[in-house]
Amino acid sequence: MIDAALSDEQRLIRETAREFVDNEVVPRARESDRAERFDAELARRLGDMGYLGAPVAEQYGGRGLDFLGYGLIVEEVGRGDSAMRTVVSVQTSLVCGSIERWGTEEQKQRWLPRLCAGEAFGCFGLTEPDTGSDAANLRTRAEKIDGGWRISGQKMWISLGNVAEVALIFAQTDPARKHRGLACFLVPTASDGFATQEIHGKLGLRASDTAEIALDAVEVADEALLGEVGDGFKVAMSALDSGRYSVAAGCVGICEGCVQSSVSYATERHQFDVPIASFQLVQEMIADMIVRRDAARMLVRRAALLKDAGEPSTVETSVAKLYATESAVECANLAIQVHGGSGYVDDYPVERYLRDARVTTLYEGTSQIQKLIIGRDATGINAMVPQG
Ligand code: COS
Repeated sequence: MIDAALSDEQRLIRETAREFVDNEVVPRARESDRAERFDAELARRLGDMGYLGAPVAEQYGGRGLDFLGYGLIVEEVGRGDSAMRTVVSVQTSLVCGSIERWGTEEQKQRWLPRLCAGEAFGCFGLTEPDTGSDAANLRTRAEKIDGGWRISGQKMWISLGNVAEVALIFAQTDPARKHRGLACFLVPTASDGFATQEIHGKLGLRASDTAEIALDAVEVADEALLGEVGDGFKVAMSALDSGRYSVAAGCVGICEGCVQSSVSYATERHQFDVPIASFQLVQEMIADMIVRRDAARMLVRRAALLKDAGEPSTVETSVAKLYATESAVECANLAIQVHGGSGYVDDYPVERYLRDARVTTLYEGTSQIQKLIIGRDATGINAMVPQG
């Protein structure tokens, strides 16, 4: 059993997260989903628990946990509500992680303690209306001005975009330099020319805040630059190494939730005078979910061990993200099948699991992008550029 490898401290981290999620996240998930309401109060509670900066150093307000411990927390939050798990992933992996890795001492002091505490939210502005998988090909422009930069462009599908106090904005400074011209800026969202609009009508993650952002000649000081000019693509890719890990861990939580709900339902629900768990075809669905959950969990733990050892982990993170996200969709689909008609309404969490899982094979790199990263590593051939 893979959990036998956990230390006492890691078990405690998991138990505490499980209890918090069962008591505070699970009871609110359905209503927030129905109302399409971002629960800012609960998101701040995540900060109180230390779940918004778990791997951030304690001197900056984090908990100084390793990636394995961080993953245990994310898995539990993902089981409870993927909208809240998205808050954890974005705030911790994409925003705080990038500031801690690339920021100056002043930037870290200014932003990290409040972000880790949940007193402020941050968002990650990479994707644009015309720039998704081809992340290096941004249209947002940053132009040098006296003492700072002027940024114009649009960002799309930005989680926490409407509630964030600071946005990491990726922009091109010199199109001729392609990905080496990109820069990342810490843009206060109160800046003149910074506007957001809520995106509604989503299939899932309805309780997650999602924004379209417009930057109209937003001016920031030189001190807003995160890393050097030209580091932008590396800032983004290193953030995604952590973000994809976090999404994968959250999806293990969905698989776990599917197993728990299905076992409980199948042992209580009777047909033909016996619990439906007596039927081999129902047990087969449960077994398939368990195999997926366990394999996904082990791939996530492997990625964590590499990260904690300071080893390269981009490919192993893609393997974990690909498998865990596809498994979450598959498990949720099977779980609905086990629940029958009851799984099609929100009396049980499984229909929400399916709707919420569906985006995870899209965001932070589609399943196809993960396969191309894995395939490039195996063959040495980059299939992401047209081959001559
Ligand atoms: N960490 C740090 N640097 C990295 C890195 C990583 N994980 N991965 C790549 N880089 C660096 C490389 O070292 C290279 O540096 P040099 O310019 O010094 O050579 C540079 O970045 C370019 O690397 P690479 O050639 O791998 O980039 P590609 O253009 O081939 O990357 C993919 C293409 C598809 C992998 C990338 O654009 C991608 O991940 N796209 C998906 C974007 C995404 O996930 N969007 C979701 C947004 S968040 S919801």
